[in-house]
Amino acid sequence: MAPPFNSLLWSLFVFIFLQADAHFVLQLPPSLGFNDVKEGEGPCGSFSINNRDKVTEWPVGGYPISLLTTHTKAKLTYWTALANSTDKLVDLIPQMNQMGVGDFCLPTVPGKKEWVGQDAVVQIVQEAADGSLYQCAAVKFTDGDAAAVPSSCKNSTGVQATFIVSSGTPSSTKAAPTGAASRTRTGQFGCIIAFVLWFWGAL
Ligand SMILES: [Cu+2]
Repeated sequence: MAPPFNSLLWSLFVFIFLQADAHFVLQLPPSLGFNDVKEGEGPCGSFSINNRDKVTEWPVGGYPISLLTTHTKAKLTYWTALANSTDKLVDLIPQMNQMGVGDFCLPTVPGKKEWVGQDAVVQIVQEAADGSLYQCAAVKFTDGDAAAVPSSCKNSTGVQATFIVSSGTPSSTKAAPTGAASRTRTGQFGCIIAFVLWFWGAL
């Protein structure tokens, strides 16, 4: 008389392993696309940075950025570039160190005032134990107050982040990461385990 709970746990375990490396997911703004296996391919996790199928209007007052992360520790970079020169990425907000597994929400990230009315792209890079991972969103910066923050944009217990204060003057432009990032398989196991623990509420 095997308790059904055991088989449920087992299926869950198998399911999570099949998900393999669910590194991080961009929940908001809508991502240009998510492919678990190819998330390490810059600049947009194997999706075209020029895709304009889903464009998010981003007020200067702010728009939420919501991530689901399965890494216990990561560095996050939030870039933006004009759609007609995607190789010239600039900081949307300063880089940050992020800790903890689960939902990570920045409720009101200001839009770029200088680029109001122009087509742009937001790129989020997560550097974690298993390399650099990329997600992008097509956006258009607009005038106006902050967009409403949905209840789905929240922070899981234990999730926290601090801005990385750079020394010296910040450079205005940086080259876009191109080509497939060489991603090592090391550390991947840790990220799966972290996800399993998070799923079970152990973290
Ligand atoms: Cu990972």
